[in-house]
Amino acid sequence: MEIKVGQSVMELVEGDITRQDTEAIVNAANTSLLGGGGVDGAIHRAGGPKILEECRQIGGCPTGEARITTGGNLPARYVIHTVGPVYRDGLHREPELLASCYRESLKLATAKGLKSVAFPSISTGAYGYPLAEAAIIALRTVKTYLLEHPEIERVRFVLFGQAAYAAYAAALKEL
Ligand code: AR6
Repeated sequence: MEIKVGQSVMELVEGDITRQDTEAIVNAANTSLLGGGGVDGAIHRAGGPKILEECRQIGGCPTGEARITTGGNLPARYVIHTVGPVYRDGLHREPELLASCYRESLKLATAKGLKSVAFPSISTGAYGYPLAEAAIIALRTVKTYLLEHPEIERVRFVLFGQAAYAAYAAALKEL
C-alpha cells in the first residue's frame, strides 16, 4: 500500500527491514547503541561487526535523537540508529520523543543526500508503545517532513507481522 505525499511516496510493506534495498534503513536502538534484541539484533546480525564498531566509536545516543553508520553487509548503504521512548503512560513526552525519532532520522538522510529510507515501527516492541498510537505519530511526522523535503523520494514502513501492518494501514487511511 502506498500514497503520494507531495512529490514523494510513503509506502507500507509487511516484512523484514534487514532485506530492504532502500539507501538507508532505520534501527530502533537503545541509548548505548551497542545492540539488543528485536529489530536491533536482526540488523546487527545481518549487517555484521562493522556496524557495531562504528556504533562504539559514536558512543551512544539520547532518546529522540539519531546517529548514522554505514550498512556493513546489508543491502542498504547506511543504517540510521534512533532511540525511541520507553512507553510508560503517554504522559512522559513519549509522543514528542517518538515524533522526534522519525524527524531526526530523516534529517540525517537529507544531510547525506539520500533519496530512500525504510523505517521499522519504532518503540512498539520491547519499549511497549501502543501500536495504533505509534502508527499515527509515525505516519503524520513523516508526511509533514516529506511535504517540506521533496528530495527524499520514498519512505517505506516495514512492518513485522500482520498486526503491525494492519495498524499502520488503518492509521494511513485516517491521515
Ligand atoms: N524487521 C522489521 N521490524 C522488526 C524486525 C525486523 N527484522 N524485528 C522486529 N521488528 P523492537 P523497540 C519489529 O523491540 O520497541 C532492542 O533490544 C517489532 O515487531 O525491535 O523500539 C533495542 O536494543 C516491533 O514492531 O524495538 C532496544 O533496547 C518493532 O520492530 C529496544 O529493543 C520495534 O520493536 C527497543 O525497543
